[in-house]
Amino acid sequence: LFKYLGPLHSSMFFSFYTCSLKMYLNYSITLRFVLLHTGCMTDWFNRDNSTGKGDFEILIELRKENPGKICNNPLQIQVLTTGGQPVSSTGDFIDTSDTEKGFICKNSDQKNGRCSDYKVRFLCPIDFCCWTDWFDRDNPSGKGDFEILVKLQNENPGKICNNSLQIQVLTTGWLPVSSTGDIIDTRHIKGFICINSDQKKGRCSDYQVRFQCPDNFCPPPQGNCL
Ligand SMILES: [Ca+2]
Ligand SMILES: [Ca+2]
Repeated sequence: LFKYLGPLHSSMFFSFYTCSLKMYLNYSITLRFVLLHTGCMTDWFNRDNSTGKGDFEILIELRKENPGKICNNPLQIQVLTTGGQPVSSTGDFIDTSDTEKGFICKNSDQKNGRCSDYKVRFLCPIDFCCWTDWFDRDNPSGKGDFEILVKLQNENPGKICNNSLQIQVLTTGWLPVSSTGDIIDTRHIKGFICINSDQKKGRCSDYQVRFQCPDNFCPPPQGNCL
């Protein structure tokens, strides 16, 4: 081939080949990265504590107790203590932590005889879930900003699932809640509430919310999927 191409064309061929190979490798790495990192996280689950034989956050039980909220084929499991610390910080010996069984920490495996309490969540494939549109039904001119799920559902029939996986909240200017310094009423988990009288400045920012729904709610490609 190179004899046929001659020295100049051989070097052009090599540079074309090397370039194509680089592009292919970059593409493969990028594709792999995208495939590994797209998808959506479930909510955090904490079904057990370590008062019995250990902390058993078993996938089959979590699915039974939270129907439709965990995909059949999770891509990753994430585990933290209920206080938000990584597993490595506790020094516990972990029996199981995978996407088939879930998470098991046995008290009998620990030097001090007791596991920490852990919570788990799962990365699900991209087709498992999608996000609704953003909703902003209220502003803080009255008692506060009340983005309550049941009211949003009544006002936007068919647009928000009944079994949302999680809620996302931003200001109407697209800033995170943490940036405003507002104290949020976390007792009300079915939606979002910020009460003006809870704030030092006497008034909440204006927030918008959206919800992550399981796949049976959001038919592709119309769904606003990640
Ligand atoms: Ca637990
Ligand atoms: Ca609002």
